[in-house]
Amino acid sequence: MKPKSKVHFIIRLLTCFRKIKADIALIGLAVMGQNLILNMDEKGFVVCAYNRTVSKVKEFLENEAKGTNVIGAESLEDMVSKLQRPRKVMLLVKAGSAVDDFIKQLVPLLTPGDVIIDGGNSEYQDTSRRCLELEKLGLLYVGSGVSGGEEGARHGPSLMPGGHEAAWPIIQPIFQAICAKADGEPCCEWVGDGGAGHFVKMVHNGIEYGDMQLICEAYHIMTALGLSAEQMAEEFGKWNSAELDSFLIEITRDILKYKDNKGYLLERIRDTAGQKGTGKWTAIAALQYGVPVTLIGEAVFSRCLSALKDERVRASTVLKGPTVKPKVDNVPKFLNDIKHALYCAKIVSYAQGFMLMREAASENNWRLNYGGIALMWRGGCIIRSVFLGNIKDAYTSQPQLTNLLLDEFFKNAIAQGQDSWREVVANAFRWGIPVPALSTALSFYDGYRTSKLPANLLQAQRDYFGAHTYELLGQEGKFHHTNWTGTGGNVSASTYQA
Ligand code: 2AM
Repeated sequence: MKPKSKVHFIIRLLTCFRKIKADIALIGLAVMGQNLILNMDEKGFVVCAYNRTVSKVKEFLENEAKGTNVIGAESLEDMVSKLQRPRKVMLLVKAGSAVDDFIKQLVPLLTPGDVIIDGGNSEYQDTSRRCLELEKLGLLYVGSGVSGGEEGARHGPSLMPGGHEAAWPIIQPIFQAICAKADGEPCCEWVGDGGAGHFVKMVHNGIEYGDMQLICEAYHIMTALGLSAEQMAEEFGKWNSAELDSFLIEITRDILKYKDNKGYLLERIRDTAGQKGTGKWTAIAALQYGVPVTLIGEAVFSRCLSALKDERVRASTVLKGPTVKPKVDNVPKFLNDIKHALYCAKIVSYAQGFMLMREAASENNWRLNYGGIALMWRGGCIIRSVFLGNIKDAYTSQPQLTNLLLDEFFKNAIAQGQDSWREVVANAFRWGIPVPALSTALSFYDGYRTSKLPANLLQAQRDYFGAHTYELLGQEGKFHHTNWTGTGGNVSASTYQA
């Protein structure tokens, strides 16, 4: 018997005789919940499993959890009685009212100092609200992003916990034992107060939308240039061995190559994208906080446009595009240009995502550790990549960095790739190939590096038709109104409001 299984066996005996109480309870035995339990068990923790439909507990113990130290509960009271103090209860149930229902049932059973963790995909405002409500009762509440799907949950997810900081030392040993590791470091750190953990998870999902959209645009251009599936797979394979080394590039390579008995599968998949909503939430948050997270916004809208399949098919027969056909003289060089374009746009997307987190942190008084966030995403989740290691390095050397674009490494990467990026976007526009993410990132980059934008005209227009006033360069803080036509009054909109 190996030492690990010997320990397991002893724990099992003790739990059988109720000598050991469970380290944590997990409610919600869908796939994610089951896999997290098995992961915790494997790391030596005793888990008590419970589910609304109680019959699933027995099923789980007799099948997936057979031979493990997992114990089951027949009711919430039974579950709570089997827990060590301070009690730790993790919910992996459907986001929304199911979480509130369980909290309501748990509150009378728990005592101050106990911890409730929501590991579902909850909206961050819900998590902030629950934190405040439970704080009044002396209970510690944690909203944790859990990323990596079933595989991640079983073998090492990226975990993004936030909420009551006093809960962190209590849950840290379990969380950092079960999470993914990147370069030997755990992909789990304390994120911040209130809904910070779920906010960061939401931005992670938005960034995932952006990364996927960028890859799809690269694939679209390659397809238009007439590359075969094998050629494209080879190119993505090459990209995966350098700066773009990432899970999403890797699976794209494999998807392109995948064949069944009818040939390449990808070509036969209907081009309408689905979405569950977290990308949309990121775009909404961007609008609410007033941060130009344009690339994720375009990624969400691109999915919406793709969903209009029937309309697009009809329009394709009546709306004309350019007459210029996609063609390049030097295909290998242009493929390298596409790689640079994707890389530069990806830098912009992450810069925008971090801008959003910075703004939310400032409004909500969260002390976010940006390097720690990059490390949490470095392994275990869908956006895991070598690139996130570079972001971690950027924030480690300059924790107060205002924008990723200003970091030396990323500044140089864009300087090196921008001619290619412009070439690719310009050609795609000429050829009539939609590249909303590649191009919005370029426009953002150009806007961000422009000291004088045409917003002077915008302010003049606003003052002209609405007397909204404007500031003069060099006289900031002083508001002027002009009677542009000689017929309007001299009263400004701000005068009305005063
Ligand atoms: P169930 O097995 O009883 O349906 C994922 O759907 C998980 O969330 C499952 O464990 C499911 O429990 C639980 N769940 C879904 N809706 C719920 C609700 N309204 N109340 C409690 N649990 C719920």
